[in-house]
Amino acid sequence: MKIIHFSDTHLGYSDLDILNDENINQREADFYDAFSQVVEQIKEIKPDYIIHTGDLFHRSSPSNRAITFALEQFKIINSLNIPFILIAGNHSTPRTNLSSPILKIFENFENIYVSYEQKYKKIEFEDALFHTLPHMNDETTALSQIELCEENIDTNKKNIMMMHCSVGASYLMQEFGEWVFPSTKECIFEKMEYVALGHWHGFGRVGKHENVYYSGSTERTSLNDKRNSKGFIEVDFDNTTNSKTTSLFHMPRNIEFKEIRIRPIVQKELNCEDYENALIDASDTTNAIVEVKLTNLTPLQSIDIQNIEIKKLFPHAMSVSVKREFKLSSNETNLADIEALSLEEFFLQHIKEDANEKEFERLKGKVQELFAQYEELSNDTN
Ligand SMILES: [Mn+2]
Repeated sequence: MKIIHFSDTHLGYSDLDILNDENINQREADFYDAFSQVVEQIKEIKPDYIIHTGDLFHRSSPSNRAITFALEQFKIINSLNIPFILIAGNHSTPRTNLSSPILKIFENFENIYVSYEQKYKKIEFEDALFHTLPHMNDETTALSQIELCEENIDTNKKNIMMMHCSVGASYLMQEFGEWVFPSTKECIFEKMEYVALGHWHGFGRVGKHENVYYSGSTERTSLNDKRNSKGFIEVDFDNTTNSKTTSLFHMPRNIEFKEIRIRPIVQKELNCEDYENALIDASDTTNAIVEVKLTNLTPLQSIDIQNIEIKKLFPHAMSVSVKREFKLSSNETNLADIEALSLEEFFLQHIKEDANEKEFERLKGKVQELFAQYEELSNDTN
């Protein structure tokens, strides 16, 4: 029996003000692309079950485009005649009882099984039993739901548990309404063939448990997530080992992380001590999100070196962001240099970096006007 486990697809997420050829936010499109890649691989692998452990959408009220994309993809998955089970995560659960859960829209697909009602739900097949614990806003009900799950274990079948939470405190995402699975209940994991987790965005096995895994997200929802490896899990159970006598002693399962292609983040450092002669290798930055750190900058250099100049070093990158790190110096003359420049000049330099010439000329007038007013005001109060 084979299961494909993926999670945290965050459809509808967008970031960086870059549009693609179809006028869709490029990062939003990247998330759709990641999802499509998983579906392509599902078609090839032809698993017995497909599971998704939450945060299908980035928001509980997704955009029309995100919903349309999901419906198209779900239609493809549904046509494969493979049961697809999914649970709600914190991002797809409304925070009040007034709005309707978005996952409800998939209930009409015959091969799609959704669990979003903030309570334990058992989804049963001939050879497998999926114990789903979707995101619950009220943590106090969680314990009784876990107990319900435990009572429903059927040793004649493969028991698969699905949750969207942090197991222990190490998998918290610093988000609203996160749920930490109670450590006193971790013993239940041993009774499961596999525990599929969502919420944490990196692939990994959880602590000492041999059968508890996060598949990770399929794309990065923050540029602080530097992992360049995203994908899904293929779990392969050996059919011959499922006997009643070994119900609490599970045989090994083969767990494989399958990578998909995502837009890479590439970090570069440019030492400004010898800026004129600094060489930078841009060969690995095609279509990448590039983060450049300028180090050992002097304040004057920082005014001289414009972001646009740095961006030109990576002509094939999707985006380039520049961070500036100043040289630590005991020499006070550097500080005096920067103070010699007026705030007005400094601000104008800053605008010049990002605006085109015409726009700069327009803003320049406004800025000068504002600074003149400001000076008048501060002269009055003095
Ligand atoms: Mn998530």
